[in-house]
Amino acid sequence: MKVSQNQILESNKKGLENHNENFDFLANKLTKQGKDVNELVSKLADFQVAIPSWALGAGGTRFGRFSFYGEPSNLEQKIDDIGVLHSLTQTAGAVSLHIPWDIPSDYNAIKEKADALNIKFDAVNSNTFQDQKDASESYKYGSLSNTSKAVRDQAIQHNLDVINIGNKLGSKALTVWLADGSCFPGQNNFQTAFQNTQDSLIDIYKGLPDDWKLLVEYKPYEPNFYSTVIQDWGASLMLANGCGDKAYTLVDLGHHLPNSNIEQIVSILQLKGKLGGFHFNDSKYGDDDLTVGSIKPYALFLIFNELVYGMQNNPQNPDLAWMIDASHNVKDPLEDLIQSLEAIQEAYAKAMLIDQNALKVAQLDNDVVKCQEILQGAYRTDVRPLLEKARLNAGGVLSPINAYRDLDIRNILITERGKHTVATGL
Ligand SMILES: [Mn+2]
Repeated sequence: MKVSQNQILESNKKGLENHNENFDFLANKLTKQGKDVNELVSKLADFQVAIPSWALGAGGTRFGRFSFYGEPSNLEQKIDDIGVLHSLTQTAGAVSLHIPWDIPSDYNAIKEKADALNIKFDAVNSNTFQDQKDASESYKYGSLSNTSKAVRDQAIQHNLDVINIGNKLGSKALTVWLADGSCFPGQNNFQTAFQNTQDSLIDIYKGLPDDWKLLVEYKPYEPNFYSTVIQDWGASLMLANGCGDKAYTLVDLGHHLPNSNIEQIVSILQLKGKLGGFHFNDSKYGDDDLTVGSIKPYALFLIFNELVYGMQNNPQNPDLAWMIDASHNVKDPLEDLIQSLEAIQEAYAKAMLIDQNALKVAQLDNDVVKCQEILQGAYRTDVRPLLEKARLNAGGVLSPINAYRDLDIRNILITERGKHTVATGL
């Protein structure tokens, strides 16, 4: 399934007049406020988010999994699906592979396919939270933190293998998320587990190519429910610092306890030049992996405010690896991803509307009311015409969800692939 140029043009005919009216109105308003509308649109067009190779099929819970049919059954088809997303939205120009679920069988063919669809290979993700067939050691009681050297060595080697696979595809980062921890008090010695993890990460770091980053992801609980070795940004930052300059913290929005001030975490990590990657999703209770912006869009906006501030003021922090890390239990995965991409762009656009100079003045004056007015003034602006313009300029569609439905893409995929294909992933 490939979306043709004609289909895109045809889809845009319908809404173009409306879009032009709305865009002119907004552009006029923003110009009067001193905003450079062309710059906003071009920044939106430049903002690309990686799609993880495990998010293109139905997600499941431990209670069950309900297929959407026509799911991609191999890496080629997963890249095809991302190609569909990218052609409609023009913001999904990268894929993040999960190893061993998505080891390419033919590297050149996969690279050619991705190139043709304008998709890059972003961070590669290792997996030491499941046992693999034929593996001699088990991760039941941890991987990089395990008390057994044989287990740790196997987990280290797996990460080195993942780097090697990513290197052949042009990836520049390895993301490590560990399920390591304990389910009951007394089960683990916290210090031993942490030290083993640090030593193992250093061994992996030694195998990192010079132009690569090591991204250390944290999460407070699940699958372990008493303690997690890398439970928060502090643990992640200590481990990254223990590795070296190429190691960074990765923030996943769902990996915090309720009401954590994620925007503050993001801000301080950028100040220290240590925020390397970012995973988008949304949640109500825990690591719910819901559609980005579906539950707490204002929190997302506040996080983006800090990200934009960091991108503008913290040259010590590198460019970030952006990825959607969500799971799709009741929505068509492609529709869910389209909604997430839109929510990300929307929050980014609104954050760019914040008058940083006026905010600084209000902060210096301790004018608390004014500070809030400035933030919420930006948040209340309907920026969707800017997103449409960015997509149009880049060759995408005005309304990705409408186009996806008008083109009947899911049914075409079902016809092509059959009903009962299953995508590898969680
Ligand atoms: Mn994640």
